[in-house]
Amino acid sequence: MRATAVACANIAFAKYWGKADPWLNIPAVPSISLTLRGLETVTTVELNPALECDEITIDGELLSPPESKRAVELLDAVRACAQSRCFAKVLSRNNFPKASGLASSASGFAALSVAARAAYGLPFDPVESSRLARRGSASAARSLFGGYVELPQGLPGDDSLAARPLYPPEHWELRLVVAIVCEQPKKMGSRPAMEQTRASSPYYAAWLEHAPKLAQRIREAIAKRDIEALGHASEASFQAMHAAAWAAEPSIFYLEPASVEALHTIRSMREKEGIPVFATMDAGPQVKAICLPEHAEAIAQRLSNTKGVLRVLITQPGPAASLIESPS
Ligand code: 2P0
Repeated sequence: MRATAVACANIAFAKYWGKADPWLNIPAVPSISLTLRGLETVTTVELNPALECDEITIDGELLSPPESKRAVELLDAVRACAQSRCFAKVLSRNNFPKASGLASSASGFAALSVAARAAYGLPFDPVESSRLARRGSASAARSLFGGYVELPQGLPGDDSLAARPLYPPEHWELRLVVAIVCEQPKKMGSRPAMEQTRASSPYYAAWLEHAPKLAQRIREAIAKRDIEALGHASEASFQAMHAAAWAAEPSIFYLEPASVEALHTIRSMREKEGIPVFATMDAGPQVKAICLPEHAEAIAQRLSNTKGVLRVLITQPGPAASLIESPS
């Protein structure tokens, strides 16, 4: 029994930061993202009765037991559902480099959840796969769907939480221009950083209160295809998330000097040249510019000429996760 699935990365406009339930990995705030065409993980899951444990290989590297823990937990959940005890070989490949600063965990867990369910004989069910992927990495729950996607906030113990599609990719032809400023692994992973923010930031409570209001503004802006409204609320979301993390003790600070330069480039194009372009950042130093297709090339050019920017990528709305090989 063998199945292969593909899923795309996503970038959030309304950021997820903080958990309502760390055991079930349930977000404490709603997040809204765009799935990105072309930034893909392709994952094959093959059942093998001769195996004594799951074997997981990402981009040619066999994961150690601690590294594969979350993927094995996902496979355990699928096995329980399918009433199987057979272990699996998992081969996963990203078409974007790990060091590019774009999270491969979102597309990775999304592709794994689709391929694993199919390999174990369970029907294709994006909502069920989103729920499974959420446990592995909450941002992955959003990569099950194409275009504009929301993962609502959840309640402790509510393991049914899954993302839901808001609009398909063709609803709005936005572009996200990614300025890569650092190719080293990030200083601190999202999971411990969120926990450190919760445990010590005086602004965490304010973030929990404010984030749903920003998500509502972002939802409305996407519905109306209003770039100004989307841009301002998205900037407010990433800035509030970073501010809460920065105020933690010890402080979590993801910006590099080149991130600040890129933020200034974006603000200057908007304020001095009247181009509707807005910034967002995740748990790392890369800067992403939100803009309309007609401005993407000029923005990419200016960002690539910004001090410290190593390279830029232009990304666009992408499709839902899908099966590309099913068991016959
Ligand atoms: C997001 N991030 O909404 C936010 C913005 C990072 C900053 O979702 O603990 O890797 O595995 O659920 O999904 C990154 O967090 O965290 C993330 P876990 P995940 O995209």
